[in-house]
Amino acid sequence: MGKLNRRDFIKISGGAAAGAMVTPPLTNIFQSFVSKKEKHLLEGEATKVSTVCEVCFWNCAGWVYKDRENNIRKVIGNDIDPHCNGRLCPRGTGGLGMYYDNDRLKTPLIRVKSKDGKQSFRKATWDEALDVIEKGMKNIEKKYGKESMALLFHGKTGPHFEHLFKAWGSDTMGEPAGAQCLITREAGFIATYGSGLGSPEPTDITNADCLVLLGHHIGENMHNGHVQDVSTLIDRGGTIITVDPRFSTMAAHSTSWLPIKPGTDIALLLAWMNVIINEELYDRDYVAKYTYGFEELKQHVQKYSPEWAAGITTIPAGDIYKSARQMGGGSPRTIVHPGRHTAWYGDDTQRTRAIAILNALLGAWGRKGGFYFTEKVKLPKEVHPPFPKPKWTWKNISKEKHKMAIMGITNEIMDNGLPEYKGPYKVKGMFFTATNPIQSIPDEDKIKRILENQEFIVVVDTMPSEITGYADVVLPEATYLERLDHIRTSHHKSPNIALRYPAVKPRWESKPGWWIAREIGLRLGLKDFYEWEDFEEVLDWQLKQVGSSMEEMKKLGVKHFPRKTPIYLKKDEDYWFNTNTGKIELYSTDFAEWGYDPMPTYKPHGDIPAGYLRLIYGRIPMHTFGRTLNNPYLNELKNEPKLWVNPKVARIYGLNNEQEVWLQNPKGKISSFSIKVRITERIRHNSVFLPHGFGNKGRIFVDGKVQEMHLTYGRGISDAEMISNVLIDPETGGTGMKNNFVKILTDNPYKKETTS
Ligand SMILES: Nc1nc2c(c(=O)[nH]1)N[C@H]1C(S)=C(S)[C@@H](COP(=O)(O)OP(=O)(O)OC[C@H]3O[C@@H](n4cnc5c(=O)[nH]c(N)nc54)[C@H](O)[C@@H]3O)O[C@H]1N2
Ligand SMILES: Nc1nc2c(c(=O)[nH]1)N[C@H]1C(S)=C(S)[C@@H](COP(=O)(O)OP(=O)(O)OC[C@H]3O[C@@H](n4cnc5c(=O)[nH]c(N)nc54)[C@H](O)[C@@H]3O)O[C@H]1N2
Ligand code: SF4
Ligand SMILES: [Mo]
Repeated sequence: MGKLNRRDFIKISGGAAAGAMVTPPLTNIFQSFVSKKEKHLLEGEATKVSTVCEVCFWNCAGWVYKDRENNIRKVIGNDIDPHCNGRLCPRGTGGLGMYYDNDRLKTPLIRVKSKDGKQSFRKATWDEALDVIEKGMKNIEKKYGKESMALLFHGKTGPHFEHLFKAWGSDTMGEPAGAQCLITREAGFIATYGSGLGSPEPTDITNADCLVLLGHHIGENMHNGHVQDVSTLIDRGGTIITVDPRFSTMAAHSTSWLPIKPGTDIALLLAWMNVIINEELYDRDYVAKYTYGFEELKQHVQKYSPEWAAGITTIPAGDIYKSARQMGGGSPRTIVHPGRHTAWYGDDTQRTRAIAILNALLGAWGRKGGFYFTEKVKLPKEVHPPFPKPKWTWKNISKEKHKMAIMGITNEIMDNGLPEYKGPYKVKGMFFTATNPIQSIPDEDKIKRILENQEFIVVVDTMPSEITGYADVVLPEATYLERLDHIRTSHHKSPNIALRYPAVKPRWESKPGWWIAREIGLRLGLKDFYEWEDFEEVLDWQLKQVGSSMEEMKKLGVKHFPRKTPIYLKKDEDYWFNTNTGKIELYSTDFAEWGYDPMPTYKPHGDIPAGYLRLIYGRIPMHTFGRTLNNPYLNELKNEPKLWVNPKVARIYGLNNEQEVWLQNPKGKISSFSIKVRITERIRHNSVFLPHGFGNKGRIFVDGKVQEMHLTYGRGISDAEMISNVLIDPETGGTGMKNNFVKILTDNPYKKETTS
């Protein structure tokens, strides 16, 4: 394997190096996108293979360029891909580091010692490992039923294993990208409009006049298409109102920054409704034609005046009036962005519903510069016998408790694996692919107890990440650059499909997810569900049904289809929304029936405990969670997180910039590792900011030798480790993780242990 010259990478990402500050200016972020000129130079001299990026789940389509020795040299955006418009973000550009990472899992591994002692494994052949999996899964089936084996997943490898589990007879499955991320937002919008948003969110930012962002930190959250859209909006002189307790990258580029007291967004949203309704800034015709419950809402928000909200949010009433008028002025080209990671304070469906309602008042749904209607290419489903019906599924675990549990609630699936769980839906075995619950499902101590209580655990991963330490069998998956996955059918303005094709053979003994799932399936007697040898056959068949083929997609990478339905509502068009009333429900008839608030109300969350600071966590531009931290190229751009601390707090604690500190939560838990301080006015006086994903503790022993993500092991503090107060959203069961607090420790709490 030829070695990639690191300078080559830095050259294309020169601006990205400059952007390695915690909050780079938006312009620097764009300099790091590969320029069209460089792409042009590449075209003639290399072969290119179509890919879909998996460095994050925006899933941009691109081209992988190889040199004559078949080494991957660059990954760049596909010009006709609406997710990226020809430009990958710095993480996507650096995606080839995932392939070149020498710390990757190289062979299957089988556990050789107890789970609590050293995490010891031996290298195994695929046959050995798959045999152990067959035995382990059949054993769970025999003792408890197939349903007691749960699947947790993320990303495009997930569907291969969903197919396997459904074919086998278990539908006990979910993903942290639901219950710990966007489920509450989907629920809030479904309750209002009868449909959710999906990804990419159909916000028509390029045509908007006013964009309102509540803690949705575009620019640090590098969702590519939206970062570009916002940049265009800035160039057009559009209004951007950013509500964030932290002076984020986006706040720095906004028309106004409203530094809200954390946890009080619903109060602000209600006060905005109050002004927009009372000053008749709402879209009257639209509200009259398309909404249900306006009079109830009008009555409901009377008590929520800006003066009332000012006392709660700490945003002056004048600023609330002003911003409401700006939103009304832009209507219907105003978007109150729904956000993505909306698992915040346990009342998240209600907060996102308030956002949905506000957009309805502004007439934004189905309107140019608001939310467009998406269209998607429907690929026919693979033909196979009907899936067997499990005795119970994820729905039994969550649906009775939470009416809006529209997908598997990972935290509740996990809870059913606790030793003290005595109910009928026991989880006794777990299968993880591309997900790391140690950092993504709260709380960490409980998750570890659950994992220790499992009788059988399989982990499919690319790296020796934290979850691999809990496995009985670890299987090395090929990276996205080495594998074929389902066709990306994105819902967008223009319906389109994109192909991820393997650019190179998998390194070492890693294998693509489809192959792994099929091999397990064949061992479990599911031949009828795998009437093909290579997944490419399935894709070719699917593509041919819609007038394309593998051959064509390999050439095009992305293919657009003509749109059949309108992008926006036509003037005075009659439109049936998928709700009980057929209207946009400002007053939710379902919520009223189910005993939830039919209109959002503000409920306080309580204050910061004495002696503590609020823990605010978020994204940084150069990394995706913990999954990119060991990527040699991205690690070079940012290898260490910083804890943002306000100068006032620094004075009280006597902190200096770069000082090493530890954190402790109210339950007395101390962070495993330390972090350096960054003193900045950009964070509130009573909060700290910690980037998510660091503080990796994954270390396993393979045939006696340590295997870990050596560039990132032990660097920084994991926010997940500090999260102990988990607030459950009643409508969905999702976990609010933002009401957590920490104390700063300046003395090394581990000093005694290390010196004695
Ligand atoms: N405390 C805290 N918790 C959070 C969040 C937070 O900010 N703070 N964010 C929440 C959000 S928004 C989300 S979406 C979730 C995400 O939570 P997860 O789904 O758990 O996170 P990922 O980073 O996508 O998954 C990480 C795992 O995937 C492995 N991996 C990477 N690429 C591949 C691959 O190609 N194949 C396979 N098989 N494995 C791969 C990595 O090595 C790692 O073990 O977390 C949520 N939980
Ligand atoms: N670079 C990069 N980009 C990513 C990801 C990544 O890992 N890396 N992950 C992707 C994923 S899966 C997701 S879901 C998205 C998440 O991206 P977002 O939806 O943007 O993330 P959040 O964590 O909801 O928002 C964090 C912001 O909320 C602010 N905040 C904290 N508390 C409050 C509060 O009470 N009120 C208000 N108004 N703001 C508050 C924080 O200061 C921070 O700026 O990012 C995506 N994009
Ligand atoms: S936004 Fe960046 S990391 Fe995410 S899919 Fe696109 S290029 Fe990849
Ligand atoms: Mo997410």
